[in-house]
Amino acid sequence: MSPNDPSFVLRSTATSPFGRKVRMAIEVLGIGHLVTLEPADTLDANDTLRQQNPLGKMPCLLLPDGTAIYDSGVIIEFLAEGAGSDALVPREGPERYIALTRARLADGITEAGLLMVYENRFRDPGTQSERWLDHQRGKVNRALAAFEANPPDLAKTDIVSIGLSCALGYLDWRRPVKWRDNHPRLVAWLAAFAKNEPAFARTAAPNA
Ligand SMILES: N[C@@H](CCC(=O)N[C@@H](CS)C(=O)NCC(=O)O)C(=O)O
Repeated sequence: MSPNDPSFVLRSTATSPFGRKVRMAIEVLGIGHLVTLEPADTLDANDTLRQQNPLGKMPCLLLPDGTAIYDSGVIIEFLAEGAGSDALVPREGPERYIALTRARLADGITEAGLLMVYENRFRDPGTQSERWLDHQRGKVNRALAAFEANPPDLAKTDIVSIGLSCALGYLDWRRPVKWRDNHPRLVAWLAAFAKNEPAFARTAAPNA
């Protein structure tokens, strides 16, 4: 992307963990000047988000001609390709698919955590399903165990470390699952990652 390139609109709140992935990628790619953040309200039927992404989910990137690109992983690949960078996602070969798979595993932690938060937010008090919450908690715990056994490479910021740091940041913020006591390697990994990568602190949810 050259300085003459058009600018993009990112529909996302500053608190969305999936939006945070994209905001981190934008910082790491150094293309913040090309992207304007426009908050979205996923609960508002009149918000244009539902026309831009029929799923009504954020983040959603709008190109200058109105074309919408989602979800977070697709947006990151789109922006990285435009910036001519293969630092975030390997361009080809098994490394590419291993990275994408691990990134999806990290996203799965966020997804399951989000569903647990929504279970409490959307259901009337006392009607939450413990069985459903346990089902989601199992996903989070198994994925955390996999990363505890094999944390991402601290030498680089890529789609895996971005996804995992946002997932752990979300667990710390909304606390659907307690993870710090029983994942010492991940605790150390997140602290080191946060030290190495300033975009992590800069994209934290306000008041997190
Ligand atoms: N797979 C999607 C997930 C996006 C997602 O679930 N976003 C949440 C906010 S963090 C959302 O829009 N939730 C509203 C809804 O599900 O209606 C991605 O990676 O972008």
